Amino acid sequence: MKPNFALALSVLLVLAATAFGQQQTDLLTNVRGRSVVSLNGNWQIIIDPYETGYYDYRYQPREDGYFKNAKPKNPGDLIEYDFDSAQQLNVPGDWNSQDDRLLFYEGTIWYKKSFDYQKKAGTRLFVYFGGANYVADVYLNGQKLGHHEGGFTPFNFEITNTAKNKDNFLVVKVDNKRRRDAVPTLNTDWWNYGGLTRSVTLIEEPETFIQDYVIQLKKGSLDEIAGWVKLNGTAANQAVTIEIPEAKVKNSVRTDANGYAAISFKSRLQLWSPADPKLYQVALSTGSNSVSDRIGFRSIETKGNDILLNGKSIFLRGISIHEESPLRGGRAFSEDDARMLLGWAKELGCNFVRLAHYPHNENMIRLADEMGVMVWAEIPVYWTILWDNTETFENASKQLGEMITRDRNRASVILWSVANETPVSDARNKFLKGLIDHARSLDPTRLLTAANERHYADATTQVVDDPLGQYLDVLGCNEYVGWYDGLPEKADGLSWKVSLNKPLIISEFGGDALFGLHGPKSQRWTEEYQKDLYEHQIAMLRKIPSLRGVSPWILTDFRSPRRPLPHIQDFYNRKGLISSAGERKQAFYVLQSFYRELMKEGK
Ligand code: GCB
Repeated sequence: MKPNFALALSVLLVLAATAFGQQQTDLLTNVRGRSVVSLNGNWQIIIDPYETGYYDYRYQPREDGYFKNAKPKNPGDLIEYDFDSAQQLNVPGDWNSQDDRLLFYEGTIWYKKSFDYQKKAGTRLFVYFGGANYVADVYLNGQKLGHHEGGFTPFNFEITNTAKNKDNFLVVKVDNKRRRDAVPTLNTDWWNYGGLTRSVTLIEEPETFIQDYVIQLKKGSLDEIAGWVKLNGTAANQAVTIEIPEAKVKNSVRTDANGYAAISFKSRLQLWSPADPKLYQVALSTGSNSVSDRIGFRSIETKGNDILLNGKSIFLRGISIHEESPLRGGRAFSEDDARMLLGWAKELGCNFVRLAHYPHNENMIRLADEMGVMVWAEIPVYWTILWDNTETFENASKQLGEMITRDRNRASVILWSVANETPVSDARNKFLKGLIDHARSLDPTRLLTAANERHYADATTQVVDDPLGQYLDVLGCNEYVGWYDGLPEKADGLSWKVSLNKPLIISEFGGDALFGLHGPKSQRWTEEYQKDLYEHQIAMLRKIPSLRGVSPWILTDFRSPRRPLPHIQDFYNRKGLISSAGERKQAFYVLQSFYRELMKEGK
């Protein structure tokens, strides 16, 4: 029998593609590089705390739910809702900050947007949601398109056959009720902003189109590009061309029966770094379809205690950031929001940000690419997830996959983090190990971390030995010496023992201060206390030999339902270095001068 070379080759290509971390998903990536129509703007909404638009009075799902967008045909018809005369909210945007009545609201709100769309032969249409917190059920023209769980990652549905030329109505039921089995779970220290918090977009594509791709430096190499491209559509064996005109790169690959092709070529490119955030225009094309992107090329690895960027040891001068726009009040979503937050981080002297505690919007990551800020990106596996629940794991794993799929071509992202302050147990270790394996299978190039905790061996010895560390590349550790753990001067007498020979990042430390509240440094909530805490912390941190980065908690004050203290917190966590009105507290300048010293030392 003759060997089947074509079959063997396609098996090899699929294996190669798998090795570079492809994923079976419907997600379209790089939306801004595609032909799009925005559905942003005013959407009509119905606040539905009892989910009357979904369940009947026997609590059974209704056939005639609000997704039907029904209208009375005769004067005697009984219809108890009407989108067209209802209140409107802006999309993108959380509902809590757009209407005082909704500040603390947790439940269901129905959104409706009507639109016309001239259908074109040979064109497929998708609706793409940048993010909806927390569960979204999506309907077009009364038909269900699908369901998505997870408040911070994108999703899309094909609507080629459901869309009409005129009077389409897109209805989304968004529900942000917290659940014990969800990710995050019931208890967090941030505001549960609900709604269509990110852009909604129509995407037009030809029958067969480029759905997703990875174009990155191969792990361990500074001049070899490795990745893959995945087409969506029926056409097999398509030629796909990858061009980087500025570097005179033109490379062609051919897809297999599943639409995959592995990419691999050599090119000596100018490398991306915070000092020189070089991005190349990269164009992919096949048949009548093309996508263009701006991609930076850099390597990231560890060696002993060091984190190496393009082969050189770096120190991560960071700050943690929540996705909140302090000046507007509410979820950050726009490029302006991102520019403000990352601009403040730069002013502090940062080359690194920890985007806590969930995937931030794509504008943040894109701008970090442009501004030369390295990023720690994470999923909301926070505190006390249901470790034994298979659905909870699947949910966390899917959110992780969606984050990685969206951002794995971004040079700025150097670290994927799978968890924050999770209590050590066998079930938790197994859960998180599962996430780490999943992340590595989707992206073998970036470093894996988690923000873990430490404990005391004796009164003055801090130990970092979380068993999860063995699976991580970089150890993250949160500590609140001087705030939840003693007074600021306690830091002076502490020494640190780290069990593994890996780089350590102190991924949180800090304390609250109300901007403008002054007093002796021994007085909690004053700017002086927070400043003193930072001074003691910095002196302690300088003595940890394997420390390769810090991301103090946090850039700005942020809303939290767990923080009721009147006249001080007023439902804000006040650990910001910048107030919710944009004012810099004294500790801001302490951290800034620490980072200036580090820069002078070449770190
Ligand atoms: C933490 C959490 C963070 C909280 C912070 C605090 O350890 O990771 O989400 O906001 O402490 O202020 O207590």
